[in-house]
Parts: sequence; C-alpha cells; structure tokens
Amino acid sequence: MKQKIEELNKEFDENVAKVDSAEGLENLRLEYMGKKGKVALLMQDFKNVKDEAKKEIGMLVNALKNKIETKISEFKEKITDKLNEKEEFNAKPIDFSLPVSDGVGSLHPRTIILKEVEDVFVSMGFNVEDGYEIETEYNNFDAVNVPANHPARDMQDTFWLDNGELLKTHTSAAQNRILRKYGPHCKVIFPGRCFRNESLDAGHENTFFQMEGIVVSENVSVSNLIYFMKEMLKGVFKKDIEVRLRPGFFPFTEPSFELDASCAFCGGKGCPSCGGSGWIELCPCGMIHPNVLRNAGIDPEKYTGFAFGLGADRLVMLKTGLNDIRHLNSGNVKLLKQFKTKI
Ligand code: FA5
Repeated sequence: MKQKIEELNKEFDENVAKVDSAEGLENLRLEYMGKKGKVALLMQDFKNVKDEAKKEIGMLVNALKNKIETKISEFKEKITDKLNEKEEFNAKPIDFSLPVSDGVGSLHPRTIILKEVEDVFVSMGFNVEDGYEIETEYNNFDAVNVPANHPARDMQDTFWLDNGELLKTHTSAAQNRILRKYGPHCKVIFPGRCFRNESLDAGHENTFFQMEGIVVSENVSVSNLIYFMKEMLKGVFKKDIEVRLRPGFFPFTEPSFELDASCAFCGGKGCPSCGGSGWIELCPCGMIHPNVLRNAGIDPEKYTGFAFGLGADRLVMLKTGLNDIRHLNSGNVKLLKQFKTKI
C-alpha cells in the first residue's frame, strides 16, 4: 500500500505539470478526486490495511489527498488569471499606432532645470562634457591637489569601493581628464552626480548633482571670475537674486570663494532648507591652483584659469520652489506630475 501511495504521488506530480487548460485541470481532478477516482480506490484498499499499520498509512493517504487538492486549487487560480488577462486583452486591444496620450511621462525637474542652465552656458561659449560616476582616487583627490591626509578622504565622507576606487565626491574629479583633453584654452562645463556619506536633511543628500565649470587661457584673472559669475547667475535665474561672495578654502583653487544665494524659502530669516543661516551655499569657486594645471600638463606660468562647482540640486530647489532636496530623489509621482514637460 505504501508503494502504491508513493507511485500515485509521483504520477500526479508528472500529470499536473502537463496541464495547460481549465478543461485539462478538471479532467485531472476527476481522475484523482472523483467519486470513482484514484484516491477513492485507494480508500477502498485502506479498509484492508491491518490495524497496527492504519495510523501510518492513513496519514500518508491524507497527505496525498491534501496535496492533490492544494495543487489543483493553485492551478485553478493561475489558469483563471491567465484567461482573464487574455479576455481583457481581446476585449480592449491596444492600438500601438496611436499617439502617446498626455500624462504618460515627463522629464524630471532636475533634468528640465539642468538643460536650461546648460543652454545658458552654451550661449556663453562653453562646451558640455560628461564625467564618470566611479573614479580613481587620483582623479578625485590627488590630481586636484587634495592632500593625502585631507579629511574628505575619510570613510565618513567618501564611498570607497572594494577595488580602491570610489564614487566621485565632486565633479572636480573630472578636471584633470578635461584639462588634458582641451589643453590650455578651455571653457567647459561638466554636470554630474556626486556621492557623499552624509546624514540627510532638507539641504543635504548623499546623492546629488553638481555642475562644474572651468575656464583656462592666458591672462584669466579674479575680475574675469567675478564678472563671469554675475553674468552667469543673471542668465540662470533670469531675475535679480541676492548673492554674497565670501572667502573660502579649497585645495584646488587659490584664492577661493564661496558664493551664497539668499534663501528663497525664508527670505533670509533662516529655515531648514538653508540650515538656519538664511543663505544657501550655491557656487564655490576660485582661481585654479597651479598644481592642478601642472598635473594636467599645463604650464601655470603661462596659463591661468578659474573653476566653479555649482550645487546643481540646490539650484533646482531655488528655481522650482522645492524646499527639501530629498524630494528630488524620491520618485514621488504626485510631485513629478507638477513638472509636466513632454519628452
Ligand atoms: C566642492 O565640491 C568643490 N569641488 C567645488 C569647487 C569646484 C570649488 C571648483 C572650487 C572650484 P563643496 O563641497 O562646497 O565644494 O560642494 C559644492 C556645492 O555642492 C555646495 O556649495 C553645495 O551647493 C553642493 N553640495 C555639497 N554637498 C552637498 C550635499 N550633501 N547635498 C546637496 N548639495 C551639496
């Protein structure tokens, strides 16, 4: 009897795997669970089992019955779902030649604003380049004159990869490659995604965009830098915004400046978006350090230049009115729908 149950078990598994229609499933159910089905016959044989074996054999028969019932109801659900899908499809066929209806998709607000800003730079004669997201330690730090013991290289700030490379912490990581590509006459912007191991708040993300720019030629001076920053901000904001320039420190620029924009969300009073200061750190900048030019094979005695690292996500906040940077990576469809621009 035990052997019979085992054989039936195996046979059912093989047969159920072949079923591909509702009709086939019903036939299988009758074959095993019908009044005169294989399980019913098994129950008749059970009457002849000796008393001492009844408990063990009874459990095996019950297990087989349960298994058959469960499998059949599982398959029934699957087959019904498939049939419903088929019916739905047949009832409402898709016309692939129809034009895309309104609301199917739109560009992300960051993409919209960055394209606008790129256009401003292009109109000022800049080329646009891409950077990499995974960078070498050399490009991210050494090439831009960040000393080996600088705290930014710490695990706390940088996402290091097992192979010794890293997720770029700033767009400046592309400076060396771009300076080598363009040589001493260069006017390029390179937007990109940056990664920092930061705690998040309304003004800080661990994954955010910057837009870096460099201008190198003969006789480029601080006054060129200041004039350029004013013109660029006029083009980007298309209205007067209050900015302030204060001394800064970066290993890759000398002198260095911090350009802050007055916080549009609190009018300078202080709020979570600006960390309570009333100002949003928007665009650090400065004259490119001679070591950075030297590392790219450019003679700093002959050529000078300036660089800036626009906090692109903060710019997007200011231009869109989004008061929390975390919205930008949230993928919240309700929010994204407010920035409808057809692709
Ligand atoms: C830098 O990353 C420099 N590489 C910028 C630079 C380039 C300076 C060229 C001089 C010359 P900083 O760490 O301050 O600097 O970041 C630049 C801007 O990126 C900030 O002003 C801010 O707007 C933005 N930013 C920095 N950290 C974050 C963050 N966690 N979330 C969102 N934006 C950030």
